[in-house]
Amino acid sequence: MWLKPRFFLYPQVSAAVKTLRHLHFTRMDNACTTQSKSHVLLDLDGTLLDTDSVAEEVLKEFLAKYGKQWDGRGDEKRLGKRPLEAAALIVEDYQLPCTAQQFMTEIWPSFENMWCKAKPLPGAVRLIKHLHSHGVPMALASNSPRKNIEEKLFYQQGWKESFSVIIGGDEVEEGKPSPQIFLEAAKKLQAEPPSCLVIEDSLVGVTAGKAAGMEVVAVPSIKKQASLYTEANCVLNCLFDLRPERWGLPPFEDWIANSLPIEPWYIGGPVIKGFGRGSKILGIPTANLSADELSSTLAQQACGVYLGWAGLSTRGIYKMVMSIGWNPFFDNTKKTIEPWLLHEFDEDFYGEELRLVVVGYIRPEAKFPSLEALIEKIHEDRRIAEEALDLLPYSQYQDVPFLRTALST
Ligand code: ADP
Ligand code: RBF
Ligand code: MG
Repeated sequence: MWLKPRFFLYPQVSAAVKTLRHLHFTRMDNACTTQSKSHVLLDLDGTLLDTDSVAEEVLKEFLAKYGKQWDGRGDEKRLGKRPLEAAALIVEDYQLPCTAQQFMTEIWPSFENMWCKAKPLPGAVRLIKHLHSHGVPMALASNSPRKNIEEKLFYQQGWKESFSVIIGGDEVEEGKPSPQIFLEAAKKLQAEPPSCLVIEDSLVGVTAGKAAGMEVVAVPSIKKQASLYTEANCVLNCLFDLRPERWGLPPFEDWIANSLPIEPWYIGGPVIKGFGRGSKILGIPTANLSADELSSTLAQQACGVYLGWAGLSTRGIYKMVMSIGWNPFFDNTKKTIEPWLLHEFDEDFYGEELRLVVVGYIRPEAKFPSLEALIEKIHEDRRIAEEALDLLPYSQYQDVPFLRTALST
């Protein structure tokens, strides 16, 4: 039986990420395809549904019961291991007073109770609706057991009906990275592998898709891991960045004025000191918010460049364009939230309460070859935001009470 092993691997990935400081996101595009696709095969955990944060929560709590703190130690060793093997390593690394089997038996019910909390990843609902409404046959091919998939889908309205085929890891002899699960899905869809597009977040999933003779779009859950996905045909920042037409599939029609309207999200807090180089180097001041304070909200959102409205308690409401992420150009090791308010201020406003409603997505963060190129791109983002925010899908949000209401602490 396969339990999707990735949540055991997650911290391992972040450890690897720390050593990968010099990444270029040159492959973070939608590579041209060799053959038009007629069918789409999707992974579930980490691709469509954020089950990983839920699983990590369980692991944290579970280890706390044993007086241990989940810190992802020994991560590399667990990479690609089956659940029981991964469990054995956790038992060993954390010196738990139980066997691996006991660990699995004890922790499993907690996982099952938590699936109701798993949220769709950014762009997942939009993608499923889009492909389904255009009659593109889809399969869900997940390493988790079938019963588990059903439990997870139960909480997501309209998902189950959208898939013509659903296959779990226990319905094939070998799970991913073996190609079996994708081959079986294609067979059930009555499709040839070259006409199938696989969308995956995990390395084992990408390997499986390629081994099945399919083209694979990777959407790594941690985007700085992108350079590890050498096998994938293209690596995306998030599902918002998928351009189906480049795979011969029906294009999305919801982009407006170079931006994508999204389900709005709301963040706020006091303006903090950043790295002190926004205005100095770039001439682009950004009123940073604390990514630590807002980490739970940010965990549900994709990194990238966004547009929206900003409210400053004593001053007013302004258009804003911002980046959220690791600023790849500067190789930051810390995530930052950097809103540039599109207004000339006479003075700094550190410490003042800033509230944001984020309403549109523009692009992934990129690592530009020069500072000039970065600055030019940020000015292009500014022009996009200036123009787009006047359009109704966005302009309606400048009056939301959130922007004018003091945050309770
Ligand atoms: P830091 O690295 O500390 O964020 P910046 O060079 O990015 O420094 O400057 C940001 C500060 O500049 C903000 O915190 C704010 O007080 C001020 N500021 C002035 N004009 C703006 C603007 N249009 N947008 C954002 N911040 C601005
Ligand atoms: N930094 C990057 O390294 N890559 C980007 O693509 C990028 N895009 C940005 C877009 C906008 C609209 C803004 C305001 C900032 C962006 N930055 C990006 C962050 C920029 O590097 C940052 O504001 C400065 O480093 C200041 O800390
Ligand atoms: Mg700043």
